[in-house]
Amino acid sequence: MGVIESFVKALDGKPVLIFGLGRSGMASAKALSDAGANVVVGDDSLLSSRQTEESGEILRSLGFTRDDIAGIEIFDLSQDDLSKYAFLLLSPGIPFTHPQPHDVVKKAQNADIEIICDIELFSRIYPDFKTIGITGTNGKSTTATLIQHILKEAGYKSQLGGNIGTPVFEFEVSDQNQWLVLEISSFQMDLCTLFRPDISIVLNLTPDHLDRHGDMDHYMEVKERITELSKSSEYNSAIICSDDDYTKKIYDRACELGLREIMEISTMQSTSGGVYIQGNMLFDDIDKAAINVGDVSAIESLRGVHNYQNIACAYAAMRRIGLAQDIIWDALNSFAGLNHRQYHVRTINGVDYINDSKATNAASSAVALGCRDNVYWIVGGKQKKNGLDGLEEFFPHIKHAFLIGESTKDFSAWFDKYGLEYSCCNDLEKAVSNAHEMAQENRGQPGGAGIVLLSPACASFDQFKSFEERGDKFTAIVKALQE
Ligand code: UMA
Ligand code: ADP
Repeated sequence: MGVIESFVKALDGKPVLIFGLGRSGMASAKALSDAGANVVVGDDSLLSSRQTEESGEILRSLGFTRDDIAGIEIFDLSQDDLSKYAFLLLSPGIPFTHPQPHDVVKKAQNADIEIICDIELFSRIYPDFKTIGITGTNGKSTTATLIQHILKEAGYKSQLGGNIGTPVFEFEVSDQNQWLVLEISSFQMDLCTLFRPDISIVLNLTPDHLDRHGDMDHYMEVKERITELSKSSEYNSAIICSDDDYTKKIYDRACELGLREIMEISTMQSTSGGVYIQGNMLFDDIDKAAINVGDVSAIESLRGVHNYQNIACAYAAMRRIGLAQDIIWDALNSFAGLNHRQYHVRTINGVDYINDSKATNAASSAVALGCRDNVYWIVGGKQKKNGLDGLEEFFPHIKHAFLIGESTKDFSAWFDKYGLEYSCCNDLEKAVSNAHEMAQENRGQPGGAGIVLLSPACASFDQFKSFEERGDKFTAIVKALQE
């Protein structure tokens, strides 16, 4: 009998309630049902729109197979007493505390049953995996992907999932002797009662998701949980970048509590016994003797000072598992980057073509513009409340803007106000073609060869399904360009 079947057997026939049928809920329901559990699934959209259909038909249309369906029932939201369930597995996108607990949460609390997320459940079923958990407001996906790359280069087996997109119940579980690299959001951490990674990373903390956490103190408290005691493990460490006031508090408290080995990371000052960056140089002081590891500004795929926290934290985690400095350094330098986040697609005659489609607001585009010169900037889409405000300081970096999407009228007015040169291109094909032509014509001008940068500072939904589709389209157009 496999571990999940043993877990299900121990439920002794008690049904489990899974609420929220997005990626994580679906994967959890399938895994539990395949292992023989009695699974009841619910989702608000399902309940409101599908009342007249037969349940098997609904489940099949959601993506469950005939085999899955055998053990799955649809939850009736009018049911008030949830005490028969072993636990409620709640999707992270569903309000748990703020703005107010979802109805199903209140009912579960009244019935005094546990409310957990898929990561918590997975770690109970598969406790033997070694885990690295990455949280923070920004840089989680970059750091998690970078760590997985370094592990791979060093010959370690690992899998990457969690908030980054692959739900944990989609992991291959036949070999638990490997690392799981988990991007963990505050929504997920809020639903992890016992799970604490072997190696926890806190990157940074700035106001975000306050609608779901009420205030900054609660948001910080939720993130801080990742630094509490891990299951007894030889690693049991917390890597905390103390650059901002909130993470500094988390660091101070973690030191006071002394539940884990703590490594302090900073991109602003030296840290005794930790890892830090000073003047673009990465220093390793883990053995209390600072060693200059290398110049991080030269790592092409991790351009920009915002990546320094990500690099330093990933480096520290890899040192913690015992990798040698030069192996980590080589792997940092061979990292290809993360698609759609300042991703280098191609160089044509010295001009770089960069896909930063994930930049869906002005603050994200500021990061990209700030570390590039001679930029031929493709910008626009479904704009955010403050449009391009705040990007004025980057004008010296920009050669010309190429406007796309429904924001064109407002952005034209904004560029007119400041006298910056721009062209209205409407669609991405025209914008790339015009930017390519101008960037290639202007080669040899002062400031080095330019870059054609898609960093829209807008959501994509006016012309695309997602930022990924927008970035993929940019990549396809760039790959087809003639030299
Ligand atoms: N639903 C309800 N009632 C509600 C709200 C939602 O029934 O009040 C239902 C929806 O109809 C839908 C399902 O719940 O069917 C969606 O659940 P979900 O939003 O939790 O979506 P999943 O597809 O399970 O994705 C979740 C994470 N989503 C969120 O945290 C919002 C994904 O992170 C994660 O990749 C995935 O699990 C796999 O682990 C996404 C995200 O946006 C990328 N994360 C936030 C962020 O990065 O800022 C935190
Ligand atoms: P997350 O997974 O936390 O959303 P990503 O790694 O996907 O973060 O990066 C999203 C964007 O956030 C990047 O395009 C970049 O603009 C910015 N960013 C990345 N790392 C950091 C960091 N450490 N601090 C601040 N901003 C960052």
